[in-house]
Amino acid sequence: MVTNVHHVGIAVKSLSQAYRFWRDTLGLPLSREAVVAEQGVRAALLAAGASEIELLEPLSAESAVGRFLAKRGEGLHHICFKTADVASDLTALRARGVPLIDSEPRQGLAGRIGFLHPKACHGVLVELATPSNGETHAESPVRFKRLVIGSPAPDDAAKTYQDLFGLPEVEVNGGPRTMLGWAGGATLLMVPAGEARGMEGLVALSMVAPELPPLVARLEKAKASLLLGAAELTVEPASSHGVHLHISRYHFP
Ligand code: CMX
Repeated sequence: MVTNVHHVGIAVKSLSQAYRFWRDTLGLPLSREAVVAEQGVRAALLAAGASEIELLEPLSAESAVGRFLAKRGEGLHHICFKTADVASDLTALRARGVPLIDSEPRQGLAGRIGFLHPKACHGVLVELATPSNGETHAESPVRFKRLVIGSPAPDDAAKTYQDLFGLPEVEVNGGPRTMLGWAGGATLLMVPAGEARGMEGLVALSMVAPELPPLVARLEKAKASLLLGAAELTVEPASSHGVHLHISRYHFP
């Protein structure tokens, strides 16, 4: 049913402040920005390889994203899967009794979109999008790799995502971790909530970069809080709008 991760949504207080980190420091090129008044957000899509990062600033405290910020603070908000026909997917999900927010597609920043209710996907807000024809992605030095989802029952969560979206299984090692997605591309990793600071839902974002030293130099210049490893780094959530962000070195083919 779905063919890739279209984008990962991040709720932020201010788009202009968030640009300083995600666009200027990480180097993700801005694809487009628009007010989606019906959704109560000003939203921006930034290229991150074959997927994108969507920054969401609420237009009011009463909007869905405004309520999210009041309750949880800035951070990972939703995942959006790309699909060829969001209308027929929503019809099929509704026929199966899956709880939906949108039973019909509507226009969003990512094209024709529709949201499932978080209770359909183990507490994760999932969006489906059919992009407009001709959507292109700018080259980005840092690319989306993986979303980590915390769950008390990671195997059950993985089964739900496979069942609802036909997500391929990348690796199941019989242990407590389960990986879904596309080999060499975007993946979702389900982990026991106990391994994710007790958190359920979207808990961390992993990205890759071909060279870490120029990135580290930009992060240090921006005074981001970092944990540095030999071929990887972690940005503390306080420096990345509430997102637990891990970046590792990767040679793009
Ligand atoms: N992820 C997981 N759970 C979420 C959530 C999120 N992003 N946002 C809200 N919830 C949870 C709330 O915590 C709450 O949980 P409890 O019942 O346990 O307290 C529950 O969902 C209900 O949330 P609510 O906001 O109080 O109530 P609503 O039913 O009115 O709305 C939701 C729920 C998720 C549909 C809505 O808040 C939302 O986020 N809609 C999508 C808005 C959005 O992202 N728009 C961007 C569009 C950009 C574009 O067009 O591309």
